[in-house]
Amino acid sequence: MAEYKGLDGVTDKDFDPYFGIAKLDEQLKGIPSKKMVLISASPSVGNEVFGYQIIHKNITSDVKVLVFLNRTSPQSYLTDMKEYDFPANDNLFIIDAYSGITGIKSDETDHIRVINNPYDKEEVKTRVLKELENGYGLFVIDSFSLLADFFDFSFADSFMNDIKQKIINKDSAAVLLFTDWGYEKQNVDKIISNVNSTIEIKGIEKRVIFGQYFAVLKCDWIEENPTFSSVLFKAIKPGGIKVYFPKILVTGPTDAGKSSFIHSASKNAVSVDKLGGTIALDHGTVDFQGYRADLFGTPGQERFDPLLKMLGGEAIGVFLVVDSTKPEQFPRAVEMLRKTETYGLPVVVIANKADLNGSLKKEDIREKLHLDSAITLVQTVAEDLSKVDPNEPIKLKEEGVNEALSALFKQLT
Ligand SMILES: Nc1nc2c(ncn2[C@@H]2O[C@H](COP(=O)(O)OP(=O)(O)OP(=O)(O)O)[C@@H](O)[C@H]2O)c(=O)[nH]1
Ligand SMILES: [Mg+2]
Repeated sequence: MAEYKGLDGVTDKDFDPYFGIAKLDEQLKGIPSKKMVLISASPSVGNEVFGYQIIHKNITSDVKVLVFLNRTSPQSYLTDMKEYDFPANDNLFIIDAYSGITGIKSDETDHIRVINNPYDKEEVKTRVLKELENGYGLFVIDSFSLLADFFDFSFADSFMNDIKQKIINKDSAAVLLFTDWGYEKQNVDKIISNVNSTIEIKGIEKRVIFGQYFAVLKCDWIEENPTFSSVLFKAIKPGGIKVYFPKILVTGPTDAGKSSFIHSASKNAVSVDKLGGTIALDHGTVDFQGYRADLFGTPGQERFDPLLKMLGGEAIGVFLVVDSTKPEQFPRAVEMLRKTETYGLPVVVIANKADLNGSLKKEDIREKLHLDSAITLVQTVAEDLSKVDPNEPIKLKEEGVNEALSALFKQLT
């Protein structure tokens, strides 16, 4: 797996283990050893994919991971992980505290340890603590709420303290997956007070769930509070947890390269075009550095201006695309931005066609567009690679498109 790089270029240098989840790694810089993280979900949303992704990130970075599993069988756990594109490898070890409950026989293997009687508190505790002696970089409990249900909160609490001691002695870290099924507040508060960090996962519910978000409730190893309060995400199969931006608008004058930009940035873009110009809209889904965004492109021709406001509705950010060789179109670009009624949203200006002779320098474009110094301007060559002469590879293409995505995504969370 490719090394995780956040938008800020955060890489796996400072800490092992990492979350492997955009935004969390950028802000919390992974999970330092000796720390315990609670991932607490409301019942309407699942937290298991967070577990899979954290595990996968670590086992593929050569961190040994132990999972205490009481939610399902190891076999279906591994199958489910794989469906999210998180296959197991030799660094993954499981303590099976599930099969014994169902009566299904489970054989010990090098990577699966079986608890014969999961109803026996002492056996559970002793086996886990003994196993942790072997030294794991990360210990995951899936699920901690089931454990509390199965026994009681006072056992869960004392077990948690034992685990804490053990991971401190062994320089490892722990992640506890927890679903709050409406437990007494004091029980939940106690668990939260015992961990170093709590990440909350919730749904946006209006009869149906139409969004899911996560938020950092607390974290004792970063000095400042994270700059985000909550982050929308999607759990994608395959792919896992992606920070999600439902609507980003791409606008700008005719022929500036809006459709080309959307096609360069996404894998599956569609355009409603006629004679080379967009007549309705473009749509493309972008997957970039753990982020997913839906881009919506407007037409550029004036006769379609009534569409601008409609397409701009509910957008959370804007790419304004201009042709770097056509300063005469810049007033039109500003006018279009106004017509989309997206005032106040983060904007990144894309100075496209930077490959052409006569393309203006960045400073000139800024000046001619009267750009506020706070607005990012990125030079791109957005043209579809299939149309480019293969003997003359255009270097700016990927770089520029990625720089633009990165600049806007940073402002959006
Ligand atoms: N040389 C060069 N050509 C480009 C670049 N980007 C786009 N083009 C070309 O410019 C033309 C217009 O690109 P589109 O992406 O269709 O422009 P648009 O902004 O969507 O146009 P409308 O939908 O009509 O407003 C096409 O022929 C593209 O191949 C670029 O970076 N460099
Ligand atoms: Mg177009």
